[in-house]
Formats: sequence, C-alpha cells, structure tokens
Amino acid sequence: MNDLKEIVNIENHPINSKVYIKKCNHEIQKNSILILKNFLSNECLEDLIYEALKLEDQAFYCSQNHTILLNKPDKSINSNDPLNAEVVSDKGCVPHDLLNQNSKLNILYKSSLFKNFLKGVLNLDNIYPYRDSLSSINYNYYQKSQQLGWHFDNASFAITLMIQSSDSGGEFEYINKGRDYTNNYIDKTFIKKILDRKILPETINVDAGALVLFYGRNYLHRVTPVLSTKPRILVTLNYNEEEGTMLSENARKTFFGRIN
Ligand SMILES: O=C(O)CCC(=O)C(=O)O
Ligand SMILES: [Fe+2]
Repeated sequence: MNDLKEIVNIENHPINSKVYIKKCNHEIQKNSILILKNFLSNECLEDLIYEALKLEDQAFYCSQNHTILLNKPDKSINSNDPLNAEVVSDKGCVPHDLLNQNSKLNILYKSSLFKNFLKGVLNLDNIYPYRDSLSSINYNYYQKSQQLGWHFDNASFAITLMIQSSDSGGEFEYINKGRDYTNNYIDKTFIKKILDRKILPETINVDAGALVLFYGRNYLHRVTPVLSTKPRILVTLNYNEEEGTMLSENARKTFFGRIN
C-alpha cells in the first residue's frame, strides 16, 4: 500500500478493497469499459506529464494503413468488405526501456496491489509483463492531425492512463457489440454502418489522470484526429495472461522502430 499512496488516489479508488474490486468488476462486465476518473494523485500526474514531455523527442512515429483486425489490407478482396477496409494510424511511441527505473509507472506496473486489483476486475488468474524490454509500458503521443484508425485489439483487455488530453479532437470512439472473439463471430453489417457513419458510435472524452480498462478484442474503437497543437498523451500498461510473452518482432519494428 505504502508504495502506491503517492501514486493512486486511494481515497477515491480504494483498490485494496474487495467491495470496490467487485463494484468495478460489475461495471466492466456490464459496459465493457471502466473509466476511473482522477485515478492518479495530482502529484503523480504532474510527475508523469513532466516525464512524458521530457521523453517526447525520443518518440518513434509510425504511420500505417491497416484493417480493423490490424492486418495489411488484401487488395485482391473486395474493399467493400468491412474486414478489408483500410484505416490509418499514426502516433508516436516511447518504449519501456527509455523510462527511468524509478518512474512511478514502473512502481505502479509492478505493484502486487495494483495487479491484484486488475486481476479481480478483469477476472484474470494471473498477469505477467512482456519478456522483451520495449512493450510492457509505453507512452503514446498523438500530435496535431494524428489518429488511431478503427480496430479491434489483438489483446483481450487494454489498460490505459490518460496523461494529457488534447484541446480538440483526439476523442475515443467505440462500440461495445458486434464481435464475439471466442465464438468467432463478427457482425459485418453493423460494423460497416459504423465505418460509413450510418450509425454513430459512442464517444468519450477522458480527462488526464483517468485509468481506463476495456475489452479491446470485442470492442471496435478508434481515436479521432487531434485538432489542437497540444498533443494527446497516454500510457498503455501492457500485461499478458501467459508468462514469458514477447511482442512479435514485426510489431516491435512497426511501433518502436527497433526490436531491442
Ligand atoms: O489511445 C487510446 O485511447 C487507445 C489506444 C488503443 O486503442 C491501442 O493502443 O490499441
Ligand atoms: Fe486499441
């Protein structure tokens, strides 16, 4: 507990309490997303903004076209098929090995209390860091005009901390139905309507300091282009259900510009 009291706003978010864990678990099972506002203490948020801005010029910016399942578009298949629609993602990423060992993010990420909270909320038996030195904790920067195109994540769950929201644009849009990964089901008609904006998605504006958990593999989402010169900055905390997992070399090359 001691190690986290300067990081987490424990009064608002008693992550050591069974009752609180149960409440959060109910909420995410019901809505597929859980947003805990002011999760980080003010002091911690200030530290992380400082760290993020200090590391910003070391970010690697990727720009790629991909499908909503994060594959390369297959030109031989009809582009009317929503699973072959091409979207653009461009954002900057600072990998884990550039963070200070003493960064509050490292303390939070490794904390058993925080991991127990995540396991309880997300119904997971165990969670482990990535074995490679780049993928476990990442700062993400969305500069003016940058975005993250519509996609389903490869990982079943996503954990993010908002560090700085943009003044305009950079909104998180999502739909929480239309795919059931376990049963290999995708509602293409519905998804096509979302891509064509015949049906509008849900939108949330997440404020700095919030912890956001969502089931990204069943959950189509995107970040709209940032319109302000103030970048949108967020951290992804990436865990695995199996020990010893490495992010593929291809993905590391794409997101970090190097493999180690
Ligand atoms: O930037 C965000 O809020 C979401 C990030 C995301 O969806 C991803 O990295 O897969
Ligand atoms: Fe995602």
